[in-house]
Amino acid sequence: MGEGPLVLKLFLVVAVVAIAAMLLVALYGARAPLPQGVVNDAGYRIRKLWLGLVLVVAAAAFVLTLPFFPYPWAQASPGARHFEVTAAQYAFVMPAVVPANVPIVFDVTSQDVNHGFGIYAPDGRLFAQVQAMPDYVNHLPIEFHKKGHYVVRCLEFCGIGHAYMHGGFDVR
Ligand SMILES: [Cu+2]
Repeated sequence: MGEGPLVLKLFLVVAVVAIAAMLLVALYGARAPLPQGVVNDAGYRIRKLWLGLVLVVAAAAFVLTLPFFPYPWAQASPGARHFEVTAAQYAFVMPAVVPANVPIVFDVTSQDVNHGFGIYAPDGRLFAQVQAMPDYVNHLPIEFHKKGHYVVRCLEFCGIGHAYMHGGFDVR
């Protein structure tokens, strides 16, 4: 196949395979048609086999990944201090300072519509986030090891002022 570009080689391979497939279908279609019963039996056999294969793969994936399920370890330590956060269009009411290197819990709610409570570390990366929902308090257990100013941004489109909805706190 010479020194042609890779795309041309790929095209030729695909074209040959496609032509072979079409010839195969044409030859197969020229034979006398099989009775419907035979076709059904073969189809159902393949379907059962496929279902079994999918079930085995799903069960294996479930069992193998279960140890990595994070929720059993996501509990706040019993002595953690709680800080209330209330979101509303278009601001956050929250503490100005939270302590570093101790487990704390943000108790997050909303006064009006759904908001997102997204905490950004001093380096600008998203550090943690939880939904702020009306008539419901979400608990966000967290521990800060880096001191500095953390910016909070709303991560749920909540109205016309959403893009300007932010706040922040210091970790000391
Ligand atoms: Cu918002």
